[in-house]
Amino acid sequence: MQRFLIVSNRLPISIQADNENIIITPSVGGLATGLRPIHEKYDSRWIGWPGINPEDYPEDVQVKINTQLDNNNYIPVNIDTALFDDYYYGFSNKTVWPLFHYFMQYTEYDESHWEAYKKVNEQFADVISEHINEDDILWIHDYQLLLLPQLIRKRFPKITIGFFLHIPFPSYEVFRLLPWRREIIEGMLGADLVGFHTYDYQRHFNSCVRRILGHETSFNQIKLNKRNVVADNFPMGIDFDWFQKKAKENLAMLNKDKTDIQKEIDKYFLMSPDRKLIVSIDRLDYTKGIPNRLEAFEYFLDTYPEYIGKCTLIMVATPSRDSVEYYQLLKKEVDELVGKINGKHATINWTPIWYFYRSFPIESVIELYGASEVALITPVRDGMNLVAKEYIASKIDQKGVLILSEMAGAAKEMNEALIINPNNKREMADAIKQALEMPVEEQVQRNKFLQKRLKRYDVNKWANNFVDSLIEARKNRKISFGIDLTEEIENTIISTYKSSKKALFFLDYDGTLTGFKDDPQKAMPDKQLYDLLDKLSGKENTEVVIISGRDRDTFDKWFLNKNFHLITEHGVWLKKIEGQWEFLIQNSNDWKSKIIHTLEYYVDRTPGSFIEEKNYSLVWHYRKTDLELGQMRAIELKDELSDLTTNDDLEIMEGNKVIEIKSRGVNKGQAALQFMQGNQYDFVVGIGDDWTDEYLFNVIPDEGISIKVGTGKTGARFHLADHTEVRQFLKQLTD
Ligand code: GDG
Repeated sequence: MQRFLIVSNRLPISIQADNENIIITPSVGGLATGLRPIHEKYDSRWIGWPGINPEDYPEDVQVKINTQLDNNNYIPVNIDTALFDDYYYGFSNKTVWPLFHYFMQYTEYDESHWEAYKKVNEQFADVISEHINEDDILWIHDYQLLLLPQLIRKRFPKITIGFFLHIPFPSYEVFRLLPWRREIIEGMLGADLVGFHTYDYQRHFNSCVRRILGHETSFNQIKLNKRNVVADNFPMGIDFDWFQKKAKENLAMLNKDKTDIQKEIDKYFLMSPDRKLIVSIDRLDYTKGIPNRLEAFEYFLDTYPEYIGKCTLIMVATPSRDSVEYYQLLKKEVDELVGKINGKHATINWTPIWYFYRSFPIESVIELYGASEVALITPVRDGMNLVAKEYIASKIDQKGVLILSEMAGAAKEMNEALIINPNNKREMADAIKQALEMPVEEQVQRNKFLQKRLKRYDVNKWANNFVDSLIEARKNRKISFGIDLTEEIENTIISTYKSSKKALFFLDYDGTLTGFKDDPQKAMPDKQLYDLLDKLSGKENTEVVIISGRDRDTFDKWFLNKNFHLITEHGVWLKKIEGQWEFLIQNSNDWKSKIIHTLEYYVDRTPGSFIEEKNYSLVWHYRKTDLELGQMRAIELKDELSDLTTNDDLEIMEGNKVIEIKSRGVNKGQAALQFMQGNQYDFVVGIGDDWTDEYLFNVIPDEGISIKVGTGKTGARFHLADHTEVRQFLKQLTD
């Protein structure tokens, strides 16, 4: 059975140990549940920090703890306490957490924390190395282990690695603030698949990969020098059926079995049956928007005083990272705000806010969900937010209203909730009123849709989808560079050509038949090339097509009355021997006016660059610019264009020191296919040097000859060094 290693900062358990007993309690919810089916399907291990320092226990207890962990397939990464503090409370929670949640003012850039972070990631790699086999699948989780994928990749190049980030990935403008941005991105790219909760986080990541490392990205593919990485989004779900089951059990529970909190809630409803409950549950974290929520609730009571005495906010804030200064400050702020609002609005028999600064058993949490008419979830930034999903899942009668911040990843999938901006007090107050007054039928209608979606895409589906995509990404990891066209292979090709009945050559021009010049107009064919092309196209049963990104006028000038066909502008125009120019596509050019201003802006800022306008594309040339500046601007431009062109059917193509924008579906591959239609060629050759030629290689029949000129990844079968080798090869065929 294939082995599966899950790696997270913390093992999903808590350990209580004294001399006699070792009790290991599995954590409920989230990750632990989601990964259970994976755990069952594969022979799996979970690697992480166990939450205790073994040195605090006598040796015999340590042995017992380790045996118990081992029996449960948990592998501990034991970390020295001082080092752990700098890695976890330091770099993870004072640098990565605030920065990735756009709290730049809280972000510390401390060299010693960074060193600790690197060291602990190395320690994880050491432990993994002791347990790993080459064909294992590794799934690494979250922001504490951003360097780990690359550390493992270096030690085990072939291993399958998935990485999932549970928090937002910020935009480039924020991420670039990090002094160690390069190392972090490189660390993540050690994985075969990098997963995020939403498309926005994935988009930001791709943008950082392009801008910081200069790698090409296309859709969800990232092309590194030696392998492909996939970045994709997998919105995490919850264990919907489990929440439903628990909520049903709560409803059927006899009074004597009820928890204290449930009894209190019952008492509350008994005292005034028309009172309504609003619930909010989160870790006490500055990202969760707790002060904003309290202020909005106060504003609601001030603005709509008819609700005084009619509804109560039950606010559970679970203690979290309380040794970090900003969490202590937040605690103080929340305590004061609750005190202020309760002091201002409370009556003898009514308190506006019930505030709990502690953790409850999950059963009580579900009871709170079930008993509350409204859930008020207002993070200022949140990767996903599972509480929103759990609240809806716990509503057996489908009654209840979810008010959800648009800043939570969950808002992307939960449109039927009342979506608010957590910085807009008035909007939140109005949403509370709307929720309290919403007709029951509307509540049920909205929740029906939400529940259906949560049930369909639950946490098991999330985990399975991720693993399936990881296995797929692993299969497509390899980048081919084409096989060297040796003399022996050349001889075989020559003899196949000689015995063929109808041969076809697709030849790219710049970089393939000739070298590059600073001014593209100066790269006209020399005598040797004319002779070679004449000779090849003059051979019996042989057709030649020059297929290029060049414009028609230039080719008309260079190849007038020649015995070969011409395809220009990457497949827009075709001119057959002795024929007229034929238009191969139907397309509008409306998009040009939108793009050209951006290109002009880049020309202004990049001396030496210029725009070429072709009939169906725009090209930004930067061959004559300062090399480094040109490369940097090209990365920026591509990034900007990828945002501008998402709604148009446009494609950004990167050639040799050019960026070309053209309509999708116009490419050399399409044009070559059209050319071949209805003809039976038994020997087809395609030769080209850049990215645009990859389309051509794709349509060359399997038994045909595709040749990439120059180094680099390619879909072509063979490769040649440069245009002189191409000429040499073609010459051999004609001799
Ligand atoms: C991170 C990301 C992302 C809360 N109080 C109690 C309690 N909880 C449980 C909830 C829920 C979980 O904790 C909280 O999950 P969230 O998703 O809301 O938030 P984070 O802890 O910040 O999680 C977040 C998540 O990772 C998953 O990828 O959604 O964006 O920040 O399950 O039920 N559970 C118990 N007692 C409590 O008092 N038992």
